[in-house]
Order: sequence, then structure tokens, then C-alpha cells
Amino acid sequence: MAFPINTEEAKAGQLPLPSPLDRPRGGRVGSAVEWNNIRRPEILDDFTRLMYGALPPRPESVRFELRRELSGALGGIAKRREVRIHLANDGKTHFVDVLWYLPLHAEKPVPAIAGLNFPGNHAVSTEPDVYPTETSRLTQPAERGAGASRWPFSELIRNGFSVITANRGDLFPDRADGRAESVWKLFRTPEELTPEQRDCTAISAWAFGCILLLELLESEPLIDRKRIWLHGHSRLGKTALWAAANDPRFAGVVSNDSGCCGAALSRRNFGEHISYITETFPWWFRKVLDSYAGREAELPFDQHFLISLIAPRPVLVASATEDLWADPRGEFLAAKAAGEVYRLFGAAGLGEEAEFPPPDRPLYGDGVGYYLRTGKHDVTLADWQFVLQFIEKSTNCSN
Ligand code: GTR
Repeated sequence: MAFPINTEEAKAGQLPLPSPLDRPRGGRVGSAVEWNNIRRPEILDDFTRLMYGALPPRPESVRFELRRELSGALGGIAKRREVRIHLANDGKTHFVDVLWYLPLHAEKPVPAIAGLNFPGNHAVSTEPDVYPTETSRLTQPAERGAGASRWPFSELIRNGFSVITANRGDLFPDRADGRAESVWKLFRTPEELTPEQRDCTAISAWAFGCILLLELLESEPLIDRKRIWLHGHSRLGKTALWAAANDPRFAGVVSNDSGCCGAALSRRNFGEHISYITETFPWWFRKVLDSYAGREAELPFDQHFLISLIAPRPVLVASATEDLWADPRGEFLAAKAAGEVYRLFGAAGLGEEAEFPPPDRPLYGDGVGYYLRTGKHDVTLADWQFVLQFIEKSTNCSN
């Protein structure tokens, strides 16, 4: 790695941040209409070209197969569905396996939380008979229930939410040569899917998977399609921000510990940086991003632009005290700086006076929220409690 990692605040640097409202060749947008019509598409295009690449196109066919439905799941409070999403394009096929819980006795349409998981569908549930994610798609095969602490399905069901998840490896196995087995194979030849060919990225394949989950939810009348939230942790937090930036149907997003190339500012010299991330995970990003290692200030954006693309929909940025690698303060500063765009829509964001909060004292803001949880890089029950409060507050504001 060409550049050292810094975790001392005194050495983080004070680079000026670009404003998302400034046009590249001069001038500035000053209204929500100008933002939506002029500036937002430019920024989306910049992130597509320089960081994440384009999302996969729509396959010729998308079909939902209900493989199993149980009505007494999670001790009798939920319905469990396992769905296989079959994709077909140009004579080629691919599938994605989904684990989906719905409240058993919903009288009216319920909100939903969608998100990809790390270890496999069978590993995020405590139920012993969930169909396992195919081993070949897993980075490290995980035991049943091993990742359940991050997915408190019963708690979320009791709070009135449906929860849906699929494994990241079903879209793009998370390794340098995963591209050849990824969803991209529907659209490209094997020669176009080598580790060196980096146009078809993992983050965009994962974002596409988030959108498939959304469309499956939308096919169910018991889901309130105006309240479909997207949640992502770490690399999947980067993914969640990118998916919601691309698809306005997500009602809001939670970025948990998303760090470098997620919610954290690249211009701060703190924690993970572009040099490290592009050398370690080249399949996540387009190749051109490598050339910005050490010259982050030359990017035409910083990560508050990514959050801004989601405006005026609510975004909650979550950090953890021991997760210096993800640069909690850089995540806070990006969340705060995105407020400039939220204000065009009449929402205050975190507010111009907001200060980096002490641990476990959430700032729910207006459109943009932020908190710093005590503890490690993880998703805990405490995180979900903050998430539920933010969703409740955001929902009440917009009604
Ligand atoms: C780390 C990576 C981070 C973050 C994390 C994760 O190794 O450097 O950017 O994405 O993985 O996804 O858990």
C-alpha cells in the first residue's frame, strides 16, 4: 500500500469540501427543481464513471418462485417466505435466493426493511431449516444462526416491519474472481468478466440485488410500497447508499459503519483510504478509482454528494466508537454537509450548527440523522433501536 493509515484526529487535515450545488464549469443550482433536473444527474454520472460503475441493466425476464411459505415462523408471530428470483437474459440464467419474514396478523399494509446479508440466509436466521445459501457463493461458509445477532427478525416483526434479505454472494461472490459467477454474466461474455475488467463492479451488482428485493416487496399488497427502507452494513452500507441514489423507490436508507467510499469523506486523511480499498477490494470499484489514491481532493465529489443524491428521502448514518477504520467523524461531517441539498427541499438535515455527538446520543435531524454507537464495527440490537426511532420520527414528519 502506497499510503499509511492515520487514526489521529490532529493529522486528519482540514481540506475544504466541495459543494454539491456548484456546477463543474461555474454557476450554482439554487432550487430543488434545478437540483433534480441538472445537478443530480451530473453527480450520479460522476459516481458511475469514477467509483461504482453502472448498475446491471434490466434482464429480459425476472420471475419470483415461492419455494416455501410457513405461517407459524419465529415462534408464531411471522410468516416466512423463501423465494427464488429467476433472472434470464440472452439465453443465460441466474438466480437469487431470498429470505422474507412478514408479520402474521397485519391488518393493513406494513413497512419493510430490505438489506443484503454477509454470511448466508441460513446463517442470519435462528430457524434451523432455512434454505442455505449455495456454498460456492459464500466467501466463508457460515454455520446456521452464526450471523443472527445482526438480524433481530422477531424484534423487527414485533415493531410492525416485514424484513427481507438475500446474500451478497448471490449477486456477486465477494472475491476478485467473483465477477465471472456474478449476475453480470447475464449481460457480458466471460472475457469481459475477468478480475482485470473492472467495469462490472460488485457494489453495483449488490445494489441491483437490493432493487430486486424492493420489487419483490412491491409485488405483495400487504407491503406499504411507500415505506420500503434499505439497510446496509459496511461494504453493504456503501451498497445501500448507492442503490438508493439510483432508485427513488426506496423510502429511506440506513448506512451502518459504511466508511470509505460509503458515508465517510474521502478528503479526510483518517482510517481507510482509496489507496487501501482499491488495492484490497478492486472488484468493488471501477479501475479509474485507483488513480485517485493520494489525490482524493481531485475527485469532482466527496461522499456527502452521495448522501445528497438521496435527498429529500431520509438517510441515517450510523458509526461506532471503536470503528476508527470507517472514520466516524468523517461520516458525521458528510452527513452534515449533505444538509445543503436537503435544505433545497425545505428539510434542515442535521442543521448547520450540529456538532459531532457523544456516543449513544442520536441526532435524528430533519431528513438526515447521525449517531455514534458505543462499541465495535457491527450491527447490534442497540443499532436497530436507533434505526426504529429514526424511521418512526421520519415517517411522522412526512405525514
Ligand atoms: C473492510 C473494508 C471496509 C468495510 C469492511 C466490511 O475490510 O476495508 O471498507 O467495507 O471491510 O465490509 O466489513
